[in-house]
Amino acid sequence: MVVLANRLPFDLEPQPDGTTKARQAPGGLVTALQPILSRREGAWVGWPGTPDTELEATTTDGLTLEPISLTSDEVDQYYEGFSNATLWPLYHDAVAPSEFHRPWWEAYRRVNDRFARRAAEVAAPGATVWIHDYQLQLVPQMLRALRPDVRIGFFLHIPFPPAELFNRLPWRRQIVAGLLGADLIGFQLPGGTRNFVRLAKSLLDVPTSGGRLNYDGRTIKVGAFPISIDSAAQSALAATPEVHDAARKLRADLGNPSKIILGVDRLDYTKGIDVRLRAFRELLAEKDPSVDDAVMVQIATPSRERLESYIRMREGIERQVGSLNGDFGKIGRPAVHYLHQSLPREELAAFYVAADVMTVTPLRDGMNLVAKEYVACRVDGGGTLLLSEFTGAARELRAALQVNPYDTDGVKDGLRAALNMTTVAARRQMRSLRRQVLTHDVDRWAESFLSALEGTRDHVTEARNR
Ligand code: GDG
Repeated sequence: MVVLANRLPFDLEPQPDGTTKARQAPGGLVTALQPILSRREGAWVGWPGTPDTELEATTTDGLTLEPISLTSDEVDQYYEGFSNATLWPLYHDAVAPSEFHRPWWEAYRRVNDRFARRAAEVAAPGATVWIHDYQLQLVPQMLRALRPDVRIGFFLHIPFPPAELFNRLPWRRQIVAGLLGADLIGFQLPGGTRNFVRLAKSLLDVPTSGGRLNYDGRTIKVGAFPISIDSAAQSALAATPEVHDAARKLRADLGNPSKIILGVDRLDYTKGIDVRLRAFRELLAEKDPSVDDAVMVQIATPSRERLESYIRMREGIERQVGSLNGDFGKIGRPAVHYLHQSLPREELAAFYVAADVMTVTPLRDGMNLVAKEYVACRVDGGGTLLLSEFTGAARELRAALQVNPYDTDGVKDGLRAALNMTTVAARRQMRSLRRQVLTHDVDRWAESFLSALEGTRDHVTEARNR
């Protein structure tokens, strides 16, 4: 199997002494795929995270890393430009304005072509190629033209938007045709699938019947495959004495408050960090709870730091944190502890174990793995999850306290309810959430996608036999 994703699972940094340093890359896609790929022999094609460097392919634990090099201009235009300043906001309900620039589109096409060519070189005859996410939507069609023998799956990790938003894209037909090069196109939710099918019909006149589309003489399957985490591994990590002790120490370091409220996100405007800060601020102003009773910890992992919209958003959030602490904090007792850092997995697990209330309040999110990680970590059966109804996870985690992140009063009510929930009610909620997360793990996701993909190429076999 060959996996294609914008990033390799490791950032490879060339060192002055000629060696290469590998560090696990951040984000949900790597978290999800790493455990699956490390158990299979295969190749992963992606960008190693540093521009203007040519690196050789390397093999670790049976997995061959195939680095794609990008120039600084390509990082600006294909990655930060078209992927993160055109597509990312457009696909997330246009919560920030999208920018449309023709040179960005040209760079996107050029880099997608480079990925397709590398996949065509490394894939064995009849191999399965699994392409991931919004940065590589043209690759399925490009790869099919080069290698009609391979089986191509595409999975979109972020929402697929409704026609009313998608149709703003000047290159909307090319993107839909690019995706239709796959044998199977997977989305997180049925809503994304419906949006795509409607667009394929209206933009390219594609006939459809029961989850199958006919295009270019081929049948393409589409469907929803909600992604998950390595639930057992996450639970096992949370159950270790080291994590348990670290969680106890964290609570003590925070001054043994009666309630710890936690947020863990890439610092991104889709994640609604401002939403929960605003709700907490208003609750503190009403002294329900007071700063003596509750403390918030927000871990905001650095992300896309050079983009103007991210710089502005970070400033806004840091101003909110500063004013919350200025207005409500006491010496040795800030209202919000804010870490703009990436923490080791073990430390993150200790935060999950220590938190009484987990706040996940995105304005839009394909799935949100943090919500599932929190649940998997609560081996003690405690803790309350406050979850935005606009995350993919909300469809599965029905037992969570769900809120509309645009409704400040609703988020306040939800946060207050989470803080005041009885132990019995919280345990009942967590039992139901754990049942869902532990039985629907990332293996099940990958298996269901790959077996659906397996069943797609009958037409190729038939064509060969004719
Ligand atoms: C995209 C989609 C979809 C965060 N901070 C640290 C850290 N993380 C890890 C979390 C989690 C991952 O990053 C974030 O995953 P999310 O799913 O919450 O969000 P995105 O990065 O936006 O992911 C999303 C996902 O793809 C998968 O399809 O769910 O909707 O947007 O695993 O734990 N990890 C460590 N230190 C940190 O400080 N080690």
